[in-house]
Amino acid sequence: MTLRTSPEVGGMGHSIKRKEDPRFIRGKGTYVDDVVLPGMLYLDIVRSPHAHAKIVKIDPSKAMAVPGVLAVITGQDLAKYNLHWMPTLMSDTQMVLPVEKVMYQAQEVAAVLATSRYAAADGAAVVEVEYDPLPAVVDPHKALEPGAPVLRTDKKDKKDNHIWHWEWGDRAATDRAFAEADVTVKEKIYIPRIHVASIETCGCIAHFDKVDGKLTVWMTTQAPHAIRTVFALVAGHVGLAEHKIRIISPDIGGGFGGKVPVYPGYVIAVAASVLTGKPVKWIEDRMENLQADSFARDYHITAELAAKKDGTLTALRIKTLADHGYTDAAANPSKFPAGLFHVCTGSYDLKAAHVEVDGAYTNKPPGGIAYRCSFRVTEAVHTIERMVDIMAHQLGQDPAEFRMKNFIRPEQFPYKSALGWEYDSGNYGGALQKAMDGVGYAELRREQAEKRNRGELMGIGISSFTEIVGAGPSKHFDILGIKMFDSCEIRIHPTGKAIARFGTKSQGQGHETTYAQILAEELGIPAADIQVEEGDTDTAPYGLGTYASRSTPVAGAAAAVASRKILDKARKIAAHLLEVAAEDLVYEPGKFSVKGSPNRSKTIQDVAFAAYTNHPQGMEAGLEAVSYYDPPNLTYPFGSYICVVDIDKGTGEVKIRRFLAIDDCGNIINPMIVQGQVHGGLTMGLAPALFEEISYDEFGNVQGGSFIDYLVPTAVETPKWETGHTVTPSPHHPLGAKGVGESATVGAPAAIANAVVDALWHLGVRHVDIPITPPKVWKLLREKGVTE
Ligand code: MCN
Ligand code: CUM
Repeated sequence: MTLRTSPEVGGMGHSIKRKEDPRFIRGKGTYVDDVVLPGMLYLDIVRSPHAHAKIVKIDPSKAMAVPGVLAVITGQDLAKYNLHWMPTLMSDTQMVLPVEKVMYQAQEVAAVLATSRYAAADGAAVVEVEYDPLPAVVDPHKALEPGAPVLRTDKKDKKDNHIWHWEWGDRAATDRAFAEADVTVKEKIYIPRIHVASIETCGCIAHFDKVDGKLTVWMTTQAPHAIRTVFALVAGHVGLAEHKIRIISPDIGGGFGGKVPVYPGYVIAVAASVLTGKPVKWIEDRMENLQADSFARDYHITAELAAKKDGTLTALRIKTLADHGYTDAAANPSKFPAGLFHVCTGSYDLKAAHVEVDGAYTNKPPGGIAYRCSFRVTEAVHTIERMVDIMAHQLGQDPAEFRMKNFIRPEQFPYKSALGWEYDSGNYGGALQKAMDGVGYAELRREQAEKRNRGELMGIGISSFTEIVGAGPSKHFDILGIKMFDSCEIRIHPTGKAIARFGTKSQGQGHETTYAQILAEELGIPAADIQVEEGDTDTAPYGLGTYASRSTPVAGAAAAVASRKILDKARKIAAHLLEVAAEDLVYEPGKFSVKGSPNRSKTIQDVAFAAYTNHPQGMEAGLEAVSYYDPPNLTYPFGSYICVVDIDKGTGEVKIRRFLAIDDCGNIINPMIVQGQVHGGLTMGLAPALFEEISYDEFGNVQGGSFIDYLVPTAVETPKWETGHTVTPSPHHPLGAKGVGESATVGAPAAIANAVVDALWHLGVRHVDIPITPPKVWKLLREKGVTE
C-alpha cells in the first residue's frame, strides 16, 4: 500500500507509537478499581460450594456482627423489586441472587455490603447458608437423556434440559453429496470450556445520586451503550430511565469477550447503591473470575467431510451439542444462537453443507460467550481445518497441496458459501504460498521423512482459516433488537485540532491511536492533534461496542464516512476562501488547491479556522459530522499458519519449533498494532491448544478454578512467533480494511493440533482433542508402543 500521508501526519500504514502507552507503561491508567469515591461502600459475594442444591436457609447474623458490615443482601431482598432474575443476551433468564436453588459451584448466593473491602470479605466468610444438595447434571449428553433431572424448574413448562435446536444449510443436497462421495471421513471433536482470564477481572462502581436521580456506573464493559439500554429496560420499573443512566467504561485490562455480558455482581451493586444512595464498589477476585464468569467454547462436535477420489472436496456435515451451563448467556447476535458457526465451510469451495447445533443446560456457569472468536468462529475453523487435514492424510495427499486444490479461487470472489455467507475478498493460495516459502515447506517435509526413518516424531501443521468479522449488517445482526451499526462523531476545533468519539470501547487494542490515524488519513490532520474518546455514554454517540473484531470494520468505517462528510463542507469553505468553485479544487490529505495552480491552496487548518471565523454566508458555522455506519457486509480476513512441532517420546511434550503466521486483514491502519494483535492472538491460540481447559468432576466441582490448575501460558511457554502478511482489500469497506483482532486466536489452535497429528498419523493417530497436554500425548505414544 502506498502511503498518502507523511509520518508526521501519521495516516494509514504508519507504525506510529500508541498514544495510550505513555499512561499505561507509567502505571497511570485509570482502571475501574482505581476509581474511588467519597463514602464508597464495598460489596463481596457469598458463593455456593455445591453445583446443584436447594437453599434451605441463609443466616446473616454472624456476618452482621462483623464490624463495618451494613447489610447482607439475598435473593429474597431482590425479589421484592423483581430484580432476582435478569434476562441474558440470548433472551434466557439468569439469577442475580437465588431464591430457591443454586445451579453451579461458585454461583452467587448472597452479597455483603460493608464500609471496607476487608469487612465485606470477612462478612461474606461467615454468612451461614444451609443447603440441601441435589444431583448435579454435568455431562450435556446425559443432560438430554430421558429421565435426566430437569434443571430449569423455574420455567413452568420445561420438561427437559434442551435449550434450542438450530440448523442451517441444505440437508437433502448434503446427504446426496455424501451418498455420491468416493471418500468420507468422520471425527468427533471436543472443543473444551475455556476462560478468557484477562489480566483485569470484572467489576464496577455504581453510584446512584439521590438528589438528581441519576445512576452512574463505572464498569468493565466492552459495550457501554448496550448495557445502558439493557439497564433501562430491566430496571425501568424501579424508576431508572435511560437519560438518568450513565455508563462509563474506563481503561480496561483485557476484555476478549468476557466483558460483554452483564454479571450478577453489577446488578447487585446497582441495587445496593439505589437503596443506600452511596457509591458501591464490587470487584471480583481471580478465582471468582475463573469460576463464575461466562465461559467460552464447550462444543461437542461430530463432523463429516466428503470428497471425490481425486481429492476434490464436495460436502460437509456437522452435528454439535453445545453446553451452555444453567442458562444460555451467550453473547451472540440474537438471530444466531450458535453464533457464526456456519462459516464452518472455511476457505474451501464446497458445494453442499449442513450444520445442526443443539443447546443443553447443565450445572455449570453460564457459557457460550465469545473468546476472541467473533461468535463461534474458532469452533468452526478448528473443525474444518482438522477435517481437511484428516481428509488429506486419509487420501495420502500433502495437506498443503490438498488445500491449494480445494481453496476458493481469487476470481470466485465475491463468493457465496454453501451456508449462505458472501465472502467479500480473498486470496487463500497467495497466503499459503507465502507461508510455505517463509518456513521452507519442502525442506521441512524432507527433514520430517528422514526423522521418521530414525523414529523421531516431527509434525508440520497448517491452518488456512477464513474468519467472518465486523457484525454487522443490521438486516441480519442485532442484539436484543438493537441493530449492530456503529458510530463516530467528529468535531474540528477552530485551531485545527479535533476530537472524535466512538460507540466502541478499546480494551487494549489501541483505538486512541488507530482511529486518530483514520482521521489523519482522510483529513490530513496529524494523528497527534486528534483526541479519541470512547466508553462514556453521556458523551459518545450510540454504538454497540467492541467485540467480534468489529471496531475497524464498523466504527472505523464510520470514522471514514464522518471524515468525508467534513471534507464536503471543508471543500465549500476552501472554495469560498480561494474564491473559486468547489469543483475547481483538488484535494490531497490536509490540503485543497486550485486545479492547475497548486500554489493557491488552503490547509485543513485554514479551513477549520474559517469555519468559525469566516464561513460563507448562508452556511452554518462549525465543522462537525457524525456517522452511524451500517456495513453492507461483514469482512472476511484470512490467513495461513504453519506450525512445526517435535514431540518428546519420553514425556509426551509437544515442542513448537517454528510458527509462522501470514495474515490478511485487507488494508492495514497501523502495521505495528496489527502485529501486536497477531502476537497476542497467537499466544491466546496456543493457550487452548496446549494448556487451558476448565473441566468438572461428576459432582460439578470445577477443576480449573485458579491459576494453579488453569494453565495460562507465560513468556516461557510461548514460542517465538514469526509473522507476515498479504493485503487483499475489502471491496465494500471505505478504507478496504478488515478486522484482525481475533484472527490469530481463531487460526492458531488448528495449526498446532494438525502438526501434532501429522507427527503421529503414521502410528495410526487420526485426531487429538485440545488441549494437547503431555499426559494425553504420552498415553497415545504408550498405546502405540513408541514411548522412550
Ligand atoms: N487494525 C489495523 N488495521 C486493520 C485492522 C485492525 O490497524 N486492517 C487495528 C485496529 O485499528 C485496532 C486493532 O487493530 O487498533 C484491532 O482492530 P479490530 O480487528 O477492528 O478489532 P477490535 O478493535 O474490534 O477489537 C476486538 C478484538 C476482539 S473481539 C478481541 S476478543 C480481542 C482483540 O480485539 N480482545 C483484546 N484484541 C485484544 N487485544 C487486547 N490488547 N485486549 C483485548 O481485550
Ligand atoms: Cu469473540 S471475543 Mo471478542 O468478540 O470480544
